[in-house]
Amino acid sequence: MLNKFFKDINQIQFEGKNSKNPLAFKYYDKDQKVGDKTMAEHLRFSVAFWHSLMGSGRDIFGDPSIKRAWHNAKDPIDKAKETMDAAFELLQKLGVDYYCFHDRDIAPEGETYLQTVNNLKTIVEHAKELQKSTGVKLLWGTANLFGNPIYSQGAGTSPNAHVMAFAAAQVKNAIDATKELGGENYVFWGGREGYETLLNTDLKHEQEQMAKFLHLAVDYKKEIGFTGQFLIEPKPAEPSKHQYDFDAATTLYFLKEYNLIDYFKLNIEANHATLAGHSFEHELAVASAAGKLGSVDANRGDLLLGWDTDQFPTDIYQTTMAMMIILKQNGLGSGGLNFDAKVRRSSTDTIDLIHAHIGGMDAFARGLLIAHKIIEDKVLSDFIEKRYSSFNSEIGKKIMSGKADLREVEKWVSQAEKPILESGRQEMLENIINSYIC
Ligand code: XUL
Ligand code: CO
Repeated sequence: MLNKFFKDINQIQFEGKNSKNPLAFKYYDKDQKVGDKTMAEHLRFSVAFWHSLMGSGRDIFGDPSIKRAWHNAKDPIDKAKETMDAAFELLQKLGVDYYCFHDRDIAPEGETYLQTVNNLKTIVEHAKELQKSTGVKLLWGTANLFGNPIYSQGAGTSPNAHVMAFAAAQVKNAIDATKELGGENYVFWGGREGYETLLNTDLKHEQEQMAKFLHLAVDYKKEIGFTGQFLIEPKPAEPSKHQYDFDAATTLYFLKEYNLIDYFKLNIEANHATLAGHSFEHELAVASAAGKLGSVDANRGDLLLGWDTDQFPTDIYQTTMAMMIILKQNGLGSGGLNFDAKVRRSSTDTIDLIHAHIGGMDAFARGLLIAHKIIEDKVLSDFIEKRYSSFNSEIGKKIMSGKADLREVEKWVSQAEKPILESGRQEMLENIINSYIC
């Protein structure tokens, strides 16, 4: 077991719900079977490298508040290696099997393009050794196409073709890195793939550019035989005023329009859902209904604040609703629950990172247990089945199977009694869900 940066912390153990030990799991018991899978197999937790290893507490009003021991080395490559070591120590001590990264989180940019490419290769080799010695795996890799000022007007959707090409080259290297590390998915999140003002923007051109950009990646994936799943992560705004991957429905339309739908699934983030004016479960349900729910960025926002606060998930109601949708589609496949979440600016100690992950893991473990029971008892599914049962016979069946035209529908209506609408029983169902949560 690695033991350098989290020296005071032993591996976190499951102690059960009566434990008062803040450094123990109360619900997450890795090997406990829930239905036909263990908790670890259901939940597939992942640590987000950018927040948990690179986060400094900086915000737009203030300088970094958090100092990490793994950031002390002067040489940028030594610093990147130590940060990777710290990541694996954190993963081992939490008992989390997966991690996710952006290219620029794990390796520093060099003076030139080629130096940057080499820096990434060096760190990928280091990560590969750590993966081998610990058994930790890569859930997904991605390219940071928003930090470098050249991307201030977009990356794939930049009005400058040279910048678009630069971004495409960066994506090629990030896919190579992900493949080299056996990544199970590759994510596209277009933070600056949008616009600030329509006064200088050819919206149609930018959408066509984005489609070409993604097609280039799809072709390259096939060419090199990368078998991981491509994912798009919708978000309505921030940093751009309007982002093209606004929400699940918008992104699914875009993928269909540009013949990309067969090559992508969606990575749904809780806080992005609420920024788009949706609930987390709405976005999960839209993606799942399309057969496109591939992975989840597990966090939460603050509904009183209008921005991406990326907090660790703690709300059992939300994790229950999320797990009901995930269980109903029989899991996330190659995806997982990635904690795209950061400790608060005021949570300045290393141990705060541990508390944060324990809380998120326990919240989802509880959500899993509750959702499994609700599904097993069929409390909702029986109700929903009955609610739509009029489509199993007579006019409902005829309409849905395309066997009645409008004239026939009218004929049926004119001969039938007046329709009787039954109650949706929302409050009763809410009470039932609460009784399972308690
Ligand atoms: C930004 C965000 C990203 C993506 C990966 O809001 O969620 O960190 O998850 O680029
Ligand atoms: Co995210």
